Amino acid sequence: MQILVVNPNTTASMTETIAAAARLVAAAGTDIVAVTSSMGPVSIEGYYDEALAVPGLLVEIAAGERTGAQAAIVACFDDTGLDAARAMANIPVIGICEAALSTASFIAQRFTVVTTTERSRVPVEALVQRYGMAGRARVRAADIPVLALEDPTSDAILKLRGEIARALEEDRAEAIVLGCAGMADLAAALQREFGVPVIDGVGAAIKQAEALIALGLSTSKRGAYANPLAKPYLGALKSFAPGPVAAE
Ligand code: 5HY
Repeated sequence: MQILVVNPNTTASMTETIAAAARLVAAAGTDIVAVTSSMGPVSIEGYYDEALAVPGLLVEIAAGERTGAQAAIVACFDDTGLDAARAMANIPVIGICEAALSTASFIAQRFTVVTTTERSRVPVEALVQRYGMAGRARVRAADIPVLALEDPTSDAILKLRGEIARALEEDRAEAIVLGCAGMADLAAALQREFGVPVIDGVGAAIKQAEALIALGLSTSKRGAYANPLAKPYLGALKSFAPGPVAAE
């Protein structure tokens, strides 16, 4: 089976981290195709970045579906553009936040998400609420700019470890969810260090995508995720017009 993993920010080195984490957990016979968005912000930190990362994400998911992907993963912890992607695509689309929270819920009653910056903490809290986990999950920000995770000379990992220690102590967290795709390579070492389950959303999303493909399940096209209506789009977004209009 082929799974498309889209990094909706435009930093290719982060895509490499994400791809390696995906391949580490993928079943034999799962082909991971990892791509970087070709337009938009270099990192997604807050609502403005998030909105402008969506067109590039949609382009990659549409291309992946055309070339044989059986599921797509949005590899950003804000689940950037997830609803739009589900409406557009006819393959299942998984967001790494939803996959990580679902996975955590199977193995811990109370858990804490450790994300990057304060600007990202509030949107992630809104996702926790949306996914029905507000009674079980806290969200903390470790004050790490997203791209500091790409810089081995930064203090990003030190800050992340400090925040995890505080989550275990102050929240009595039973498990930790890593709140950024750029942390995907850190889960195993942090789990060994802290002795509690540490969940990376990329890995969780791959296993969820494999499960949906194996079960023969895809996004319902009845209601909210029905394909968008054909109509013209004007201006810079002309090429995003859905349906037959887009093909003209
Ligand atoms: C992510 N940003 O996973 C999020 C995390 C965040 O560019 N990839 C990003 O800070 O919201």
